Amino acid sequence: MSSHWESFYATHLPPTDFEDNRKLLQDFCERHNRNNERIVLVTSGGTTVPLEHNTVRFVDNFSAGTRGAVSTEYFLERGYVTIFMHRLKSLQPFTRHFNGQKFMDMLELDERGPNTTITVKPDSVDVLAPILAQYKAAQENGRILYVSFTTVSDYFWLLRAACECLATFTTRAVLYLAAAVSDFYVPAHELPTHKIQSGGVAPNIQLQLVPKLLAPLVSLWVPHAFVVSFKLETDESILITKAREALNKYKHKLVIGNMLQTRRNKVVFVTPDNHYDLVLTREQLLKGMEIEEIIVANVVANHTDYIKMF
Ligand code: PAZ
Repeated sequence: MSSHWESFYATHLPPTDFEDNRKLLQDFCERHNRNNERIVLVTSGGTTVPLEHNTVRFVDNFSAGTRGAVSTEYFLERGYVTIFMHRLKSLQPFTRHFNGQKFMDMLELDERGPNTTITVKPDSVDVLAPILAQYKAAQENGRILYVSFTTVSDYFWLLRAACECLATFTTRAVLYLAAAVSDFYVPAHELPTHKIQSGGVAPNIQLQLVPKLLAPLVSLWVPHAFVVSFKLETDESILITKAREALNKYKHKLVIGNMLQTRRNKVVFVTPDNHYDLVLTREQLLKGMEIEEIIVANVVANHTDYIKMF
């Protein structure tokens, strides 16, 4: 009898761009594995759950992909080559600094002479220059690969393909699973083909449990990698218990717990032996410091200790 996750793959087709992404992952990993580098797979943003095959409506969640996008910059800074596996149109490293009107406000338009000119305002150069330098270094040296998903099923296919490529890095690979993956879905064979009509009675949509991919990921796909999962809760009294339950069940290395309301300034690191908080003070927040800087520093330190054990 096949397991829950195996039947998921057997009953859900890969996304149309799957083979292209698989090739990109293989080439990227082969190139960097030759150089004995450390690598991190960052998953980021939320998955959707379609309610129709020709999808007009879907279930979604709150995640904008901030954690993943910000962490990616800090992993690159610490010398890790990075696969940024993100929800299409969610926040991305580097460009996140210029989202919305922020970028427009950095520019100056001069239409007075014969040629219109656009320049970066002097006080914005200091902001733009270091970000641009980091972006160029990552891009031009091929140290970051962007692959995207939308639905929970796309996420499943992409994650397994990434793991197949990462396995050869053994202990040098970190999996940093920050995406908010749906816990419930409607299986493909139960989806209507066309848009659900609103004329008749209200639809009764039955959701089922999504299989937990951490199980095959840790035990079969990347058994030697340093696997970090995230746990989000809204009730603080169960956060550490739930994180510890996940560690006991899947036997990976670290769970980073966070609360919906305080996730920008506080997380808890839960390891098999202990747990400790990482907190940004009000002053640090006001200075523009990001909690991902200390999260990534701590993950890297834990990963370094892990590598030394072999
Ligand atoms: O994307 P974001 O920065 O708004 O939120 C990050 C987060 C809360 C989704 C992430 O830190 C996290 O906890 N991910 C796992 C969620 C879960 O499945 O419990």
